[in-house]
Amino acid sequence: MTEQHSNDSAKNQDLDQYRVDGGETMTTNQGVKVSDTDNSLKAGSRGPTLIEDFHFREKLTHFDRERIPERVVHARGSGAHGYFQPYESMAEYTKAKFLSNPSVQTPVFVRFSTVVGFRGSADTVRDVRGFAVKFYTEDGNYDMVGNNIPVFFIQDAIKFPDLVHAIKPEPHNEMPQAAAAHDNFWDFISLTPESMHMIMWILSDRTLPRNFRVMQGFGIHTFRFVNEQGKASFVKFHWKPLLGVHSMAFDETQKVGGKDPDFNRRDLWESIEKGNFPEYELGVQIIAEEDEHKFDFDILDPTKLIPEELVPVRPIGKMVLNRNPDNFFAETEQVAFQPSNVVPGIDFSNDPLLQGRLMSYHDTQLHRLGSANFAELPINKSLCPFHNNQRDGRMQMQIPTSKVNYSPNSLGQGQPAPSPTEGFVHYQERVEGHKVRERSPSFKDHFTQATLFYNSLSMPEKEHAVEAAHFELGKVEDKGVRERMVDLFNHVDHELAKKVAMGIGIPAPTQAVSENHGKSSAALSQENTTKTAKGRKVAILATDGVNGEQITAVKTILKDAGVESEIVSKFKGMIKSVQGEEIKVDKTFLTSASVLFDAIYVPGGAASIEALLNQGDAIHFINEAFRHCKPIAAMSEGVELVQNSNIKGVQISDSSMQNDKGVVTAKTSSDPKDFAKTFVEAIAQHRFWMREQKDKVPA
Ligand code: HDE
Repeated sequence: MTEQHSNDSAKNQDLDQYRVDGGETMTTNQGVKVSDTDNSLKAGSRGPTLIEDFHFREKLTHFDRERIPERVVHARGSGAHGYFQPYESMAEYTKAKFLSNPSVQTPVFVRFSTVVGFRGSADTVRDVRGFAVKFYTEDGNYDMVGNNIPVFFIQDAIKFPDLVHAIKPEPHNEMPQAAAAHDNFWDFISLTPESMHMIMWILSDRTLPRNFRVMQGFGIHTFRFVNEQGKASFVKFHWKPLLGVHSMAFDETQKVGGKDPDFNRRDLWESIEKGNFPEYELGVQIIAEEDEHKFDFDILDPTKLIPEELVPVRPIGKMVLNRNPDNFFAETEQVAFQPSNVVPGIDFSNDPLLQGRLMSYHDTQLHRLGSANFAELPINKSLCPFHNNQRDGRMQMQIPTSKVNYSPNSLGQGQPAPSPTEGFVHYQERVEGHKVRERSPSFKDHFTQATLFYNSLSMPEKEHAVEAAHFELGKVEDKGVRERMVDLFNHVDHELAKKVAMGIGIPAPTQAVSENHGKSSAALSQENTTKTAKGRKVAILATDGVNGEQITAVKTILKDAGVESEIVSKFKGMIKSVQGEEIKVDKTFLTSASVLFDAIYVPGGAASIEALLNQGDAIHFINEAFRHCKPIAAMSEGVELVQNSNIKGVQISDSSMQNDKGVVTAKTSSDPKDFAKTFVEAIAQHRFWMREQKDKVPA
């Protein structure tokens, strides 16, 4: 093991040689000092610009070439550096060195992304999220290029261009941006039943993650682990965020898209800047080779997951993201992930979707980055040196010093030479068959797991899925497409199909296609995730005359629980508490909104509340937070603001402290500590999706 690999900042140090600061004196790219960068060289101050102005030409021609093609999918993304550390040696299953020594931290670069939108699209659209991790291991780079959903739309890579054409903006008018809710997408899906499992996930809250810190990741395909003895097992990869898996309300995501299109990117950036490092546990489901055929689905079929009840997920290590990139373009935009980047100990399976990806990503990088030398870019460069006889090409950044560039050779002492012992050896799986364009019959069942997923959702999660279908298909003009979709939903669950049909102007199917198998899997519902208040953000509504003590007492306990809070008021600047202290306003009603917070707190103070009662924005804050099922807390006079909002269906006591479905109130004096603790417990619940009558609240 080299020292650099036992150190999580190895990649950081490696990047040091490439870092350039702003410099002192401006120069051209040739290092010539520049005398004036604001006026082009002209023949007379009112005359034409001269072509001999090399600084002008260099500045403009470089600018003209600043963009590279955006990714055809996953164009919008955000990256972070960190490290991965295994909990124990996995040598029994894999010879991958980065999984063998619990004392070694392997540097990683992660890029989270949406799939459909262009590079400048909003973060919070309903979409799958990419979860791609580059491990800079001592044996070379390993890329785990996954998503936040454990299955995929299609079974064979050859259908990918059709899927992506269908979901991207329509070709005649380039609308809609970053949305599946249009005719072309649902037309394709209505004719592609293999997508139905994925579609159930797409309609679920999984496509609305609150932020990347509370998002799961999956390798999706079945891969192989291979150990030192050459024994292989099948493996599925899972990333579990330590803060649990949490989503937003759909209405909320749409509003955030306007208020802060960088919502997820900002959260990732700010969390890392503040030292609240996102953490994810890597888990594996290991399947012995001899068990390949023991399931009632094919483990090579990427539209299927392996229920955790059948094969438990074993946590094997942790990833911590602790450093923001220095430069977005150089790192996040130029990082080139490839599922074909594997290291000894990890190998592929014959999943036909994975097989296609093994060529497509490399081809994409050649096109996007424009040179076969893209692996030499600082963010893509492996930490261990690379040597081969690949030479020249556009933007060659190395200076090979050997005169020998071929193999075999004697003039260079036969080097660089392959190593039969340490080199990557593809797993020698036995294969035979006829050359056929066929889908395996074992890939035929498209509905059993779609039903399994639907059955596993809680009531509110099911309702959200139906609403999502109403939205998505409600935007589809073609009636035939909507009819075909209802028919496909009827193959998943009869009641679901009836509910979907009701909202999209299609007659409900009269008969079930088959009986629902009734099976479910607890791990598939977000209801069963980790509940912690850590990492959440509370808005404190206040103005002059607020009870400062009630702010301090609650803020302290929130902070202890890892919850951030910000004062939101009408104007920026300072407000004065009833105790006379000056309190800084962090955000105003104009620069923020309830949708940017996880919970609301209204402290007392007669003058503050009297003023807020006359501010529609303050009332709207409460209504909207209630509608999105967020915890709301209010103390003493603050309770009046909550009572004067439009919230419905919760008990607010006129005296003692009360917590009814996440509305925590204490009108008469109660211990602020108890109050704050109850509030923290409510925040840990994340959302009170069961809140009755939320739909009656205007917001
Ligand atoms: Fe990708 N995918 N994909 N994909 N994908 C790309 O590569 C492709 C698929 C995923 O942050 C592209 O560098 C094909 C599944 C992520 O830079 C491209 C097929 C999964 C990212 C490509 C799939 C993914 C990409 C576009 C069907 C989850 C972003 C730019 C066989 C397991 C990586 C690029 C980043 C990006 C091709 C399906 C995840 C075109 C052909 C399944 C996270 O090469």
